[in-house]
Amino acid sequence: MTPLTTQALEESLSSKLMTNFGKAPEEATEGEMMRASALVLRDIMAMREVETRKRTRLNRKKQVHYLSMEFLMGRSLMKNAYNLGVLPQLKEALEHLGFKSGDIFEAEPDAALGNGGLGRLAACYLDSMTTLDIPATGYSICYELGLFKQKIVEGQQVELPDHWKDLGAAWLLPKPAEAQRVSFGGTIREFWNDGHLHIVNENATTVTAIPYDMEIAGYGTDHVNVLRLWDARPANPVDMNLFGRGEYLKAAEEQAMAEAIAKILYPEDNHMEGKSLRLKQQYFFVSATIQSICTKHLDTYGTLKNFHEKNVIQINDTHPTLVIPELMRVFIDDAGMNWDDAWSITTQSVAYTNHTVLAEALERWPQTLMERRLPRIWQIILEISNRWQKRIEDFYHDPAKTEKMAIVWGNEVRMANLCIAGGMAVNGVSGLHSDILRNDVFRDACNMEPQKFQNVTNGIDHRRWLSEINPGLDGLIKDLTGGDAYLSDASVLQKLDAFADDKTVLDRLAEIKRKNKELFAVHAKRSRGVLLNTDAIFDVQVKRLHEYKRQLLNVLHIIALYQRLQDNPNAITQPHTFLFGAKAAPGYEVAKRIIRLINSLADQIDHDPICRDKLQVVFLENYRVSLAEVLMPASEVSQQISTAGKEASGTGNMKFMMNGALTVGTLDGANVEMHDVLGDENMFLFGLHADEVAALRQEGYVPLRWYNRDPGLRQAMDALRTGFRDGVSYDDLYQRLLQGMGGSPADEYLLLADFASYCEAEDRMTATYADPYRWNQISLHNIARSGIFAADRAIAQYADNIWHVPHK
Ligand code: 26Q
Repeated sequence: MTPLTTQALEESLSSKLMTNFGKAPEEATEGEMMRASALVLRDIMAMREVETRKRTRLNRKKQVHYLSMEFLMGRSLMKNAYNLGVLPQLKEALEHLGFKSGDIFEAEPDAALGNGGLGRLAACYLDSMTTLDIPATGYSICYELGLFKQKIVEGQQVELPDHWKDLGAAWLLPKPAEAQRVSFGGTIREFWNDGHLHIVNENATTVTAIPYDMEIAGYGTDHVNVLRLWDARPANPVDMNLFGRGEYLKAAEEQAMAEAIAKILYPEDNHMEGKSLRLKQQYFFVSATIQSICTKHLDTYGTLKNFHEKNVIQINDTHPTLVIPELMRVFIDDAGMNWDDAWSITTQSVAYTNHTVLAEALERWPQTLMERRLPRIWQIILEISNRWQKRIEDFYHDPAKTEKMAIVWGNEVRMANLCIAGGMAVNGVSGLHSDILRNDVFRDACNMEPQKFQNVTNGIDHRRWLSEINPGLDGLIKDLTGGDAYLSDASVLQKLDAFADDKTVLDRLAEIKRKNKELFAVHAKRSRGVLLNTDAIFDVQVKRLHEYKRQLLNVLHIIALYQRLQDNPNAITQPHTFLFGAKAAPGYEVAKRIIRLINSLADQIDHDPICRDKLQVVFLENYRVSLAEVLMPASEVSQQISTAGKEASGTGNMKFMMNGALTVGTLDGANVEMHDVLGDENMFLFGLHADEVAALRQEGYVPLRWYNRDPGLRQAMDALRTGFRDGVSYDDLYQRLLQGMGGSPADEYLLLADFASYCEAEDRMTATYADPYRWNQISLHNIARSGIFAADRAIAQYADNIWHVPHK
């Protein structure tokens, strides 16, 4: 590795400023300095990327291709400097040139090319794949606009466009020589020539895909991988001379399609809508990616027959499912293989990760859309579907099973079933979730091919989510574990358990948390003008807004607490600050109402003198990766309260745990594994278990019974109807819980059934907080046992059990 000195960095920064912006350091803006810094680090990474590629090719290594519609990268400057081992030098160089290094890092926009968990997971995995020296490439779309920015106006969410590329493009290297062409629509013509059947797509609309590469540096290695982001351009510029021949319209159509495809990230999280543009986005990035992989493979090996020995394609949920028919198309139409050979290679190359069991998130595309937009792909899907159906019939002889497992059924294409048929592995993202896939959602498929179904519990990049963002805790860990070994081996964190009875260690831990709370309060004051009470418990729920995540349950408990305080001003002895952060999908009306409710309640409590220094509710605007990075180290309580069986894994829960927050949660997703290592005594569990949820639904859940039985619950619920001092009534939410609305059942996510148990868990938690020694002990145990949630562990499992590639 190149140890870059502060002075060398200073010189490079000045020179980049000069050549790119024509400015001396003292004239440069923070944005320009940020871009200059990016260019300097990019140069180092580019050289290493070339070396990495050479080694991969020379040693004929198997490569991993990670396809995802989303990569929620956040900021990269500090991360890259950290991994390259030049962070202290870069900070010093920036200061020498007259800047505050913190301001330069903050000038970088988040690359928000993702919605939430699934996108952030992909970003963490890029870091680990690189750190473990795995030759890997990420592929996605170079969206012009990332996830919308959220403003709160009069308590309500307003969405603003996110032009992240203005500064964020500093990390992108265009590779126009590796552009690909992707075809849509047209008609399929088959003809025989030289004894071969040829297939051509005529009158198609063609879009050019241009790759922009973002380099990814690993920690403690020279290995550099890339994230390849495809931008869309019209294949044929509009030529007025074509007008008379009717070609003008086609060119204009190509222009319009190209402009639309890479324009914007769909802001829906855990929800599927059958929009034509979304399908085009999927095929666009899948086709460009497969062509790019195949071209490079042919370059090295001269044949595609060994494709599966040298490549593995991991798909992040079903969004890139079209890789399966697209590989078949390339193998058959372009390389002239027969069906069986093409199928054999495809089904040994693709692996699928499922991230959700919510019915509304499972992708099903209308057959007519496929047929019209992707005629050749549709033919191939139909053939796959027919052969798959035959297999099911031969295995089960049961029409009900055929119907459930079919790929094309009722004029729809079911993407998950296509993945199961065409993939070599299917995995869930936590133990519980994988069990639900095996025993419920994909039960019949699992019975037919049990070896395909696996579990890989999610993990997070602990270098970013602990070491980089929480320097105080990082220092303590290094002191106690005798160095920085934990950075390459998160299981070293276990050593912290030995200090659970060491008062000085526990005091240091408490002091670190206190400082982080103050830093966060300063940040909140500066950016939002909110005054946080740092003597209060910081009790946090940050994640996308979705009914199954039950932010509304949290709100009901706060209302109950507030009402207790009304009856008895001494009801709260421990000050309590509830922090929320959440974006709602723009079309998800109920989610937006819940955001407004949180703001109404916050306003009410804020204006009630009884609550002063006791109770506070804050809605943090525009929750995003960079905000999470200041919030996680300051958090004391992590709310993970989804209805059991609904949250596939959760990864925010892991970030809180690593930073020493205590969890109030249900036995859902990865909380179950958290509980396995922590035990009842180090976690505040509550609520129905997944099997009890299923049983209650089975017998017929009537939320009104809980409402009638529990006066506290009834009073809190009733407050929704009356509303608060801003005069807004939330009767719609009240009705939704008691009556159901618009086809959805009453209280679909069982808030009322879990309410009493939840309140009791919050009370236990608050009582524990009154005993700082015990609290800090639990906090230390959380950090010590969080090592299993490192992405390095998860990636090693993918490498060993699914990809079959060597790793560090
Ligand atoms: C699909 C079709 C059309 C439009 C949008 C979508 C779409 C987009 C995003 C469907 C789902 C998503 C995102 C899902 C997601 O983030 N799931 C989360 O994945 C995490 C990583 O595995 C888990 O930890 C979370 O539990 C899971 O909710």
